[in-house]
Amino acid sequence: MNSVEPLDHRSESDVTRELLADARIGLTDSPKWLPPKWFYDARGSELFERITELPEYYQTRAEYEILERYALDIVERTGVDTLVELGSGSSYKTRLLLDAMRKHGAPKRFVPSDVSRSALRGALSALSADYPELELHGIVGDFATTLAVLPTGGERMIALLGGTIGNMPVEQRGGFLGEVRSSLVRGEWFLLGTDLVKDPSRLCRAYDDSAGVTAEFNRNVLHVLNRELGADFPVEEFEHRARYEQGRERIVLALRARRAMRVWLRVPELAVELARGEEIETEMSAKFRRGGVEAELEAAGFELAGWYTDEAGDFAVSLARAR
Ligand code: AVJ
Repeated sequence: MNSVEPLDHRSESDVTRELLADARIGLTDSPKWLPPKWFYDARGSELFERITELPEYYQTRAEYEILERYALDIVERTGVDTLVELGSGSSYKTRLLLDAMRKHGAPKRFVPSDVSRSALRGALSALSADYPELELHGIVGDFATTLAVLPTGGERMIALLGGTIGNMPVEQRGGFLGEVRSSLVRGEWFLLGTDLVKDPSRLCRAYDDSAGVTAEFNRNVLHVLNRELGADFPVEEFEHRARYEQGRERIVLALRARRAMRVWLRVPELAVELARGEEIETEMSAKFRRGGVEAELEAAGFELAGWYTDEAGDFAVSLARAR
């Protein structure tokens, strides 16, 4: 039986408590920062879908091109019948893998997981109509929550597409990849999408589009704090910033205060002072090279079994096997 209603192991108060803890830590740090997963309420997820269609944002199209070309190869080589997707969003690209599984044999199970309940519900209802034979288990939650409740059995592959791993601080990536590895058994599979190092001006344009969609997406995290924590951020008084750090090979998104201000968060009672021009860092997006990806996968107990790129060499999908 298919259900379009995803499992949510967390209560609303768990989520508020976690957001609160993150806001307290990040907004009292120097520089100030907020974790990117809080972008994705219903509006944030919709804005992200619009980003994927922007002319400047090549990543989604590049990854789609890769999966169009190599999904069948990936499915034939792995023989997977169960696909788990972390941060699944609309699951639009993932259909290419499901279609390949259909051609190869039949996909048995798809387990999409996302922090956005609304994005997940939308994906589940579309998928259940188009893949009636598929067992669907939606999980509302972040990566750690999802890995802790992963269904067992079958030939499983965990997918983390879209370059989302780049949003994790570099010092957390090893631990995260280790968790992915330990939630699999030897011989099972991990499919990882990574954006690649390229001309900084192209990277900056991808994160500062001319239509201003990324700016709205970035500012959306303040709407989330205002609504969920009773904060009073004057959202329009923050300027969207995107810069490339050459040395660390990563994009940094920030919100810059146009004037000095004091912001109140009602829950918990916390006053945050911002100087004019001060920034809140809202997202890192690391860019990768083949050697680095391979080394990180190896260190976590995986063996790189395939490296697929688009024609232009902008993006890579790595196929890794648990050793
Ligand atoms: C696709 C979620 C990894 O880092 O490119 C897009 C999100 N942020 N524009 C990325 C994002 C700003 C994004 N991820």
